Amino acid sequence: SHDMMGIHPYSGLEDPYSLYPHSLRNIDELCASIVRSHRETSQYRVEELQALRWKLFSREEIQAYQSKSVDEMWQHCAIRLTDAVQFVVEFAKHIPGFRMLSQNDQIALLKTGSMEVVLVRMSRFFNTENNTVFFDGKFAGTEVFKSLACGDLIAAVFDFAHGMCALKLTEQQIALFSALVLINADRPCLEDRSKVQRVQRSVESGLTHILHRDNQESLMHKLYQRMAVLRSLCSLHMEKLRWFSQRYPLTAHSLFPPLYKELFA
Ligand code: CLR
Repeated sequence: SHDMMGIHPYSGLEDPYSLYPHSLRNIDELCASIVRSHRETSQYRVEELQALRWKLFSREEIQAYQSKSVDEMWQHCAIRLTDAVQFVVEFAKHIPGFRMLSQNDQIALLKTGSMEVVLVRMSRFFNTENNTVFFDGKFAGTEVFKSLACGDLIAAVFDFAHGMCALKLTEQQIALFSALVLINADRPCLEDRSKVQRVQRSVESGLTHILHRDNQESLMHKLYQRMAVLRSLCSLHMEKLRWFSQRYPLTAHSLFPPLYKELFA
């Protein structure tokens, strides 16, 4: 149908479908708004993080994290993660087409995609030289997260960040890739899959466009591979969360941030 091909009778800017890229100018505008939204919701600029790289936790500070109880540390990390997710929600709202989706579909996309985008964003907060991540104001190695008692998840997450860093993506590429991770028509529980698919195609052509412009088309294949790894990481996160909720129902129920429960529980 015409719909599927992105051909639409409307052309007014107030019409969401006009944002689907028929022309180079539309693709440029789409990329520009996704990049702007990424910049405005990314908490720290790359240069700021670069300047903070020397700030490491001391032996005593690491020990303090390690001597927290399992549920105390989980609660602490859930709060930090929820903060980060909130910025991703803000980012999503400004992806052209996202707000035209039904409330149900917006939530369905965020439920599965927000954690994945947080992990994509983690690569900006990661120092590959010493395998540390910016957490609570300083750079932390895996040992800081010991009391969570999920070393396999932490190792996999750090590994993923390492792999993302190796791709040496620009901020624009990270922005478009994050949008593509979020707008995925294959997610479960979508009402209007074809509408999501149209938005997805527009984001895809945006990413293709900037990779072409940067002369890095070969990255596309690698990015699709990263998306598969992301999916497995997030199911591992959910598995750990279920394990935790069974052991510490009270913390999971009353001390986790509402948004964390809403999206992941
Ligand atoms: C990701 C990029 C965000 C800022 C940010 C905030 C919290 C960080 C997160 C980043 C990376 C992953 C992180 C998290 C807090 C805890 C979590 C370090 C840097 C680790 C992996 C622990 C996960 C524990 C769950 C199992 C609860 O813009």
